Amino acid sequence: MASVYDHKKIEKKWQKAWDKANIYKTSDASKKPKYYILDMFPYPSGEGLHVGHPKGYIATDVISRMKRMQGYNVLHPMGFDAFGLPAENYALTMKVHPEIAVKKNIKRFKEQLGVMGVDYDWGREINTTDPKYYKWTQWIFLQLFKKGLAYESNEPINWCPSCKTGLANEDLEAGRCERCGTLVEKKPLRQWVLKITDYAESLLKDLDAEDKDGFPLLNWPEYIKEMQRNWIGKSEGAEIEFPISESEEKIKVFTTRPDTIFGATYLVLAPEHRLVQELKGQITNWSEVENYIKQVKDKGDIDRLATDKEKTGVELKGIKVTNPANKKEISVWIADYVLGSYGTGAIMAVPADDERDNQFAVKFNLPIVIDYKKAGLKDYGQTKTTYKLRDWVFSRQRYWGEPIPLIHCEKCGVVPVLEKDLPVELPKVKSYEPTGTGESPLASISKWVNVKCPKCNGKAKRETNTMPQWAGSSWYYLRYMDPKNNKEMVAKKKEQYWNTVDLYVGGAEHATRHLIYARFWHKFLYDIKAISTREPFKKLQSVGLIMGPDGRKMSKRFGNIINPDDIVKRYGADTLRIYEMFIGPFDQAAAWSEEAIIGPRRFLEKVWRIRGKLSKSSSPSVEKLLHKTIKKVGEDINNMSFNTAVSTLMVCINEMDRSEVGEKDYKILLQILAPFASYMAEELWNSLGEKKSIHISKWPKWNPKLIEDTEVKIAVQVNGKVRAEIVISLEDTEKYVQEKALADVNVYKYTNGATPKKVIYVKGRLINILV
Ligand code: ANZ
Ligand code: ZN
Repeated sequence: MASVYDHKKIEKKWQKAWDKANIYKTSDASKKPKYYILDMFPYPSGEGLHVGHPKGYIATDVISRMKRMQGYNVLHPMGFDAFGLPAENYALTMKVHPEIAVKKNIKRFKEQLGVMGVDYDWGREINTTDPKYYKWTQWIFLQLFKKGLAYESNEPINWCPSCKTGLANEDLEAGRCERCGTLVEKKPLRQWVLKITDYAESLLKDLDAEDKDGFPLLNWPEYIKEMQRNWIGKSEGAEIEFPISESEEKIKVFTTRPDTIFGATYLVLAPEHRLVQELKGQITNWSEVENYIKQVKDKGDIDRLATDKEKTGVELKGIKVTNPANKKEISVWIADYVLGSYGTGAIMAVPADDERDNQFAVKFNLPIVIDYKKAGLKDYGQTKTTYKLRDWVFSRQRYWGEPIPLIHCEKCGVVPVLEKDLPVELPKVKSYEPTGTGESPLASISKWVNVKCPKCNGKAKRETNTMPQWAGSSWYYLRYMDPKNNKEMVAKKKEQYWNTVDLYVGGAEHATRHLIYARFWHKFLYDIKAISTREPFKKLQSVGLIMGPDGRKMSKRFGNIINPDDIVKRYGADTLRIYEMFIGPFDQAAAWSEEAIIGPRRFLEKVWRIRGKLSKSSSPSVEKLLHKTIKKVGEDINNMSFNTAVSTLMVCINEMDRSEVGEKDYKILLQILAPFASYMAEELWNSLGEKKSIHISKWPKWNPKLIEDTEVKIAVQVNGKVRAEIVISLEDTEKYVQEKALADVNVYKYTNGATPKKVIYVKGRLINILV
């Protein structure tokens, strides 16, 4: 037993030993209760990890280690999400093939994760770019296609001129490409779309559903549920028809305020509304109308809906409609503040009650009727529910993605690839730059494109668009249950055993992207009876960021990135782990501090030192405090209150440092420390003659008798005057009572934190502090 704590030596030693013993291998056939804990798997970027990334991985590792010691069969897997724009853009700038870049980056990630001592079962590793994996991503697509939930469309979609690909609404941030920040345009493009809107209602409803025991089906942070509700955006209102004068046609509007119909003084159609073209013959100012349509063609929705922009629009001269409520003839306009893709693409304008309508009416001198009669909901309208959620634009005109497994036949039309022919492998090519023409680079590889139709054996061509980067992550958590299965996506039995993910930890930025898509696929797979649960993630916890020492987000741009490899070298992985858990409440952001990491390091040195001074038995104060600590640390880890768990351990170690500690109690301390300082706990445990790993030992039980307190209230005096009262236990040591008294806010007011000259403790009655 070395007298100095040499983290380098012991961390290397146990990494090897754990690997060899395979202690984290998870079995699928256990009698133990299961616990499935999952990190959002990373995209293996070229930069490797910075100290912010592992915060979530360390947290799940702490929980997973405790649960394993508590007798659970724990599934804690890891893998890589490596298809998509970021990987391909990185490869293009670095001039290496994405496949090679991904391989290299994954290797580096695994080394870094290994050093930090995270307990993954690498036997279950998955990689979304592995044909054996994406075979099943393609299989799920085929099932969607067969159920009519994947369809071809030519509607204008979001187009990023820099990434040269179509994008889904979820890929935008305030109208810009989420990847590169470029303003997105609208472009008509042939594309594959998934009908996620068919699931809008069940995605919404299950956010508030209960399980069979009356608990929330989804134990998720309320703000993330609220973000999903807003994204789905359910509106209840009515559709009302306005007959066009001297025509059989009617214009149908969607409104959430049918009661305001008497105040509707004109109608507005979206410039792209099909009726505009159909009424061309009747419109007397067509060239003006046509000009306006051209002008707004490429504008993004966010831009169009902004209330602070000057309203624009053109009247459709020659067209009038009748307001069915008061039978008055009113004018019809086109304006870009009405979107073609929402509701019916047409509105009744009520300038007295709606801000945008009011701005428009003022600008174009349209009537504003203030005191109008209110109508009942059913009088003129057909009740109607609409959603903001749009179908998922699922094709990308890029190389680095899963090929969409469809074939276009001259005779038979679109034909699905036979399941036995999956996977459709991405061809290996030298040149994979995006073309910008709306066609994927795959389209030029004629050897790959030209195939025989699976139905008629005639001439046919493969679909050349690829899937978006969100495809592989929409179901990966299912594959961890059965990662090597070549016959099924996941075997029924295994899926039923592992059920849903018990705890899912990751960044909140996925609230309305990955977390919506995965719920959608999961619900679909449930409906086709491929799986047995309605929701993928039972409990969700978001991770607060670790900011740079300057308080800004860690980024190459600010030069404030802290590399975990350096920290591990200097202080050890255990110190890094404890520091990241101690840095603040888990879900909140906190700035990295090089000074603050010293505390956790000193704490570990104390733990190490105590090993050298063990006695036959512990003093009663140590014994009592230890049992309170077992209880509190277990509860705190379960509640993901890691910072308070660590501070509880610190208080206990301080008491041990100044009192007598028996070997038995010291070993208990090591066991509850093991989830945090997994290397040091193992080394010290081993040094006390234990042959099996501490990480598979049994989590200690606290003795209820020992934590029963003989609590008393005592007075705290400062220079002879009573300034506060504190609650202590009669067994508390004088030192502990003194620390507690000095930490009291009312006492602090009078001491200002100064070291007392003298302290007099009258046991169980009072403590007098002289400063
Ligand atoms: C008359 C009215 C009066 C309206 C009033 C609102 C207030 P949410 O809640 O977002 O669903 N609208 C309908 N379709 C639209 C489209 N395609 N583009 C832009 N605006 C559209 O809002 C529904 C309301 O937004 C609808 O109700 C309609 O204006 C407008 F005092 O009709 B309302
Ligand atoms: Zn882009």
